[in-house]
Amino acid sequence: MREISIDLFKGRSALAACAAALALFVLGGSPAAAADKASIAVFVPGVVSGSPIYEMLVSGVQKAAAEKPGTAVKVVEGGFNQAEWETKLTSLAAAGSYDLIVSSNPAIPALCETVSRKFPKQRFLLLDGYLAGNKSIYTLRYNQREQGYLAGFIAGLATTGAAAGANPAKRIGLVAGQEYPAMNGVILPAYQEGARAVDPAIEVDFRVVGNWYDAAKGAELASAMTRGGVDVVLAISGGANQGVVQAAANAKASVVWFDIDGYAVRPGTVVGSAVIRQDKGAYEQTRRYLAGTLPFGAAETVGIRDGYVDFPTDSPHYAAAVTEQARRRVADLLSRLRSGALSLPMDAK
Ligand code: RBF
Repeated sequence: MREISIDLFKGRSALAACAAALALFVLGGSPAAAADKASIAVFVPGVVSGSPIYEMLVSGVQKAAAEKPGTAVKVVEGGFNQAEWETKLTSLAAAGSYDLIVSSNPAIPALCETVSRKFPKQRFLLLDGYLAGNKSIYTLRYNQREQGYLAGFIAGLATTGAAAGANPAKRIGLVAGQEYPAMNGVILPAYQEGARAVDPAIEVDFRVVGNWYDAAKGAELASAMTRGGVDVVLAISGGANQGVVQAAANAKASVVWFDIDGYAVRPGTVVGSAVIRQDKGAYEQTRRYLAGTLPFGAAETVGIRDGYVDFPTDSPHYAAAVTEQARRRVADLLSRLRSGALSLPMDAK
């Protein structure tokens, strides 16, 4: 396991440290009480580099920790071998030195539930996943039906003529790192739903890399798609996205970015960005934990109306990549979603 240790306790002034120690002595408080000197492990199921969803996870936790002197954060990269994650999570819990383990992705809650049976005192804050009813685990997920719909809507506009390079075929693509319930059951159907709100004849070509890092495979899949008439591809494959965007650019096709604002990745090729504010999620939930108010046992879902799902439209690259008429339609969709005139709820599971 690669470990990056950041001990924010070291950053605090000697005077403040003495005062805190004195207070502890006088009041007879226990260092383990509340989250006065919390130690947090961030378990990254994969690697941080190349996956903005994990970059946002780490930066959000670190930001909250920096606001509370004495909070230590250790970042542990679990790597791409998913078969090892449960053992690695078990070791973190067995160490007994972390008040909280923070992690993220839809497969993680089930693994932590297993770990939690062996180590019931270990607390978990899990983002981008969903599990209700375990008193040691809190989960926060994003409304990825909204996020997928927004991606599909811009892809639908692009393939029907709003972006340069559009061909007459009404075919759009999605390259995913792997198949999983949130992908096959939420993101992919919502992508199709959003595209078909533009034109019901649009077809989706869905292909899977098989991992979250292989850029050569991402490029191969995207090229095959463009040869088959796809002129816009949604990239959800972590580090493999670099290959997708390169292949799409070579074929004069467009790309829709997911999770973060990707217009600057390849101006002119990236025509839309359907984002989630995982940095905000990690920051706010870690703050709640440090304040002692995180509701363990609960599973929350947040979306566009809470400011966690969005489609940034202020980039000059966005304005340059799609027609004004298309941008007006996106603005109209965003206002309907924000007002609740269009509601795209997720299933409660
Ligand atoms: N997304 C990434 O960007 N990078 C990853 O390494 C990554 N690994 C994942 C592993 C599993 C087992 C699952 C279920 C999802 C993974 N995702 C990854 C997808 C991520 O959770 C999320 O669905 C997408 O980023 C879209 O928001």
